[in-house]
Order: sequence, then C-alpha cells, then structure tokens
Amino acid sequence: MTKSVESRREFLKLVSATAGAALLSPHAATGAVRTYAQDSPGSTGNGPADHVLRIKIVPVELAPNRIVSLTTYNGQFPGPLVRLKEDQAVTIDLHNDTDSPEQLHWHGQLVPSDIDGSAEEGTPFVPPHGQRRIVLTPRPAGVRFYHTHVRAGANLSAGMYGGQVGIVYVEPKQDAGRYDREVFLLLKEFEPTYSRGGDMAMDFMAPAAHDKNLESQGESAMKASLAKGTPHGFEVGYGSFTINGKMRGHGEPIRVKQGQRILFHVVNGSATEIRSLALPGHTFRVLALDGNPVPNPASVPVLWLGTGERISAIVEMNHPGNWTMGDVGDDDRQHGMGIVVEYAGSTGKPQWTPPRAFRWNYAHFAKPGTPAPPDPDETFEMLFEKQNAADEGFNRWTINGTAFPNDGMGSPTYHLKEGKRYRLKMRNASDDIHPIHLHRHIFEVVSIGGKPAGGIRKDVLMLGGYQSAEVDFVADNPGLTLFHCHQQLHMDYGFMSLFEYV
Ligand SMILES: [Cu+2]
Repeated sequence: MTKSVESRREFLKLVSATAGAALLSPHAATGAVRTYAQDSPGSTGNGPADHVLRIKIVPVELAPNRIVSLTTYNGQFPGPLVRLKEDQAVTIDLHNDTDSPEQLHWHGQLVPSDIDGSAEEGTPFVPPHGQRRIVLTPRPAGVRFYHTHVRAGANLSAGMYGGQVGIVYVEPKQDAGRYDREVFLLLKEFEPTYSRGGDMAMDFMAPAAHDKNLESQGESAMKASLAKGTPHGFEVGYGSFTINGKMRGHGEPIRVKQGQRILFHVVNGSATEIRSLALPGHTFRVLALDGNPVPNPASVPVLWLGTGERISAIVEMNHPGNWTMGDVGDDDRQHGMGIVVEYAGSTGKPQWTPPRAFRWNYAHFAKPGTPAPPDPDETFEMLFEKQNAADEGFNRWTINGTAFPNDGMGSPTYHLKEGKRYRLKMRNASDDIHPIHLHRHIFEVVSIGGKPAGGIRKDVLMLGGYQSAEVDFVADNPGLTLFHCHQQLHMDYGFMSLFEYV
C-alpha cells in the first residue's frame, strides 16, 4: 500500500473519530495535526470568495402543501447555478452548517483529488459547522454539476437523497451554438421510501441484446438466493418528482415564442433513478452528452439520462400550444416529473402526448465510420455482480468479486502510469442498468453491446442489464481517482473502485 493511501486511511479514521473537531489535512506528510483554515489544500488569501456554497437544512416547497426538509446549498433547491469560465481559477468557500461531515464533488471536472470532493480520493471533509476554501480551475467547458459525495447507506435523508445538487456551467472560450436562450433543467425526486424490488425501466435502450453468459450467471445467482428464502434486496421509491425543485404545474412555465431555438441543459440529479424527458410535438437535437460536444448531433423524440448524466439539446419551437414537457413514465409524470412549456398567446390546460416509439442509443451521436480508437496500453476487465440482499437487506455489489468497503477505506485496485491509455472492459452480470462514473477524467466510448460507438466523450455511461461496454481514458490527471456506479444504493453497497497513479 502506498504512503498516500496510508495517510488517507489514517485521515479518514481520524475524521470519523473526531467529527466536529478541527479538520485535518490528509496530506500532512509530517503527520502533524494542522487546522483546516490554515492548511486547506488549495486555500488562498483571506478576501471574499468568488462563490460561496453553504450547506444547510431548510424546508423546501415542492408544491403547495408539499414541503420537505432538505439539506441544500444556500437554502435553496436546486443549488445556485454556478457559472464559471473555462481555465479561469476561482475561489469557492464551502460552509457546512449541518452536524455531519460533508463532501462537495465537482462532477465532470478535471480537478485535483484534494478538491474533487471524494473522501475515498483523500479530499478532506468540510467539517460540521466548519468551512473550507478551495481554488478551482474550471475545465472543460460544458454542463457539469456539483453534489454531495457522502455515503447515505440506510439513511434516506443523506447523500443525494437530499437536496445537495446544483448545476455548474463552464462557459467555453468561444460559444459556437446558435440559440436564442438557454434553459437549465434539473430532474430530481424526493420523499424516498424503501421498497422490495424495483420498477426500473429496462426496455428503452439499444442495442437490447443480452449477453447469454452474463444472463445465466446473474439469473442463477438470483435464483439460488431466492431459493434460500431471501427476499429481494431493498430498492428506493419516491413520493414526489420535480423539475427545478417544483412538481409539475407548480413552477414557472417555460415561456417561449414560435420560431425560437431553446438550448436545454438537462441534468439528472436523482440519487437512484433513470429519467426520460419528452416535449410533445417537438424533437431534441442533441449537441452534447455530459457537457462534451458529440461527433454527430442527431435529433431524437425523447432524452434518457441515468443518474449523473447531462444532455444539452436544442429544441426549435415550431409547434405552438401549451405543453407538458415531462417523463414518459405516466406515474412519475403524474406525480410531478414535468414542466409546462407555454407558447406566447396559447391558453388552456397543458397537453401531453407520448413520443413515438424510440430506443435510446448512444451510437446515434457517434459518426458512422469513425476509425476505432488506438489500442490501449492496458485493458482492465471488470465484472459487475449483485449479491441479493447480502448486506443487511441491501444488495451488495461487487467488481471482480470485491465489494468496496462500507467505511470508504478501500485500497486502489488499478494502477495507472501517467500518459498511458487505458481501456475498461465492463461486463454487467445483473439485470440492473448501471450509470458508471469515472472521476477527474473523461472517457471515450469504444463499444456498447459489442457495437462500435467511437468518439463519444462522457463521464457517466449507462451500462445495460446483462450487457458489456468498453471505454477508454488517458491517465492525464495524477491522483487517486474514484470509479463507481452513480446509483446511490449501488455505490453505497460496494460498487466502487479506486485507481491510483504509480
Ligand atoms: Cu449501479
């Protein structure tokens, strides 16, 4: 085990033993205890910060008489839209007004491990009733977001079940887009409760073919567990569904005029759910996935996003009326997952019609005939498996047979050399879709279900049930790097791994 891992481990132990005490640096090479304000990695100066994010618990009104208590940023949900300029460093003060240590993760940005917001990577916690100043150089341009990165486990008010989610827009140096207006949409559910067995939409993705070996492997494991009398592991369902923190019909409508081109930036801020979005009579021209421009901007009738995914898409307002833009799932839309799009001069109740049958396929946005990426320097094979209800009633998730420890103190499994190109060959022996996320790097999709999909750059990829996918990344950002499924229940119960640079 490397020294940095040892010090991280010691640090994490200290933090959990002394939550509430002065925060310690995980990188204190001498072992000396230093207070946080004096030795915050990346801290600078005493002047006012460019941005302040304050973690606090407040009541949030999702609809009249529908008020929930949420841990938020700055007392609002969603957290404030943070607009940054590519490569222009900013200071950000993180305050924690709660009683629990917190982490703020800069999802999709190429930042150092000590500010990335993951304790597993060695980022110090923002202590309870404490603060931390960081300096962040935003990159790359595009839609990123920020959210908490603490383990929730069985606590359905912690982690991403609460309101700690906000959008970051890193403005490009040159904005190539032609549009009249930008609209940011954050999709998020609240009032989580446990259930047994999920209702995850499974049939929306293409390619749809299952890998027979993965399927028989997953199914025989499940059968063996159920045969022993074990019930299905816990899943989580929700009582309220929101766009930008309001249930359908209770927020401000998106007011448009015929002929306008609206650039929607859609973020799935859900803890656990895959979301869809459609606007009756309109199509989405997808320009970027996870903030990164796609090789082939294609038009689609519906967007699908796993947790943590973002899509930027232009909609031409060419179908006047009063519409519900919402989830294609009737139940979720009726429980709030929608927003009204109102053309100037239109009256009457907002209308919904389902989109035409369509399968979501990342390869739509790849350019046909794109040459295969260069051979990697090394390939890591990863097999994802579920152990039904194995961890106090929760499903345990393993990568190559190993679950990441629940205390966050796992050792790095994968060793990287700076500048080398790595391929992750991922195989899913479960029937769940996993939105797979890599921190601090952007990967390039190589193939999905055995079909090439080159040129698409992302940081979250939905891996279908009993399917395989390959992604490549270049090790260009030294430091501990977390890899995990973005589904909160999955990451909290083992579906994580660490990469280190050696
Ligand atoms: Cu998962």
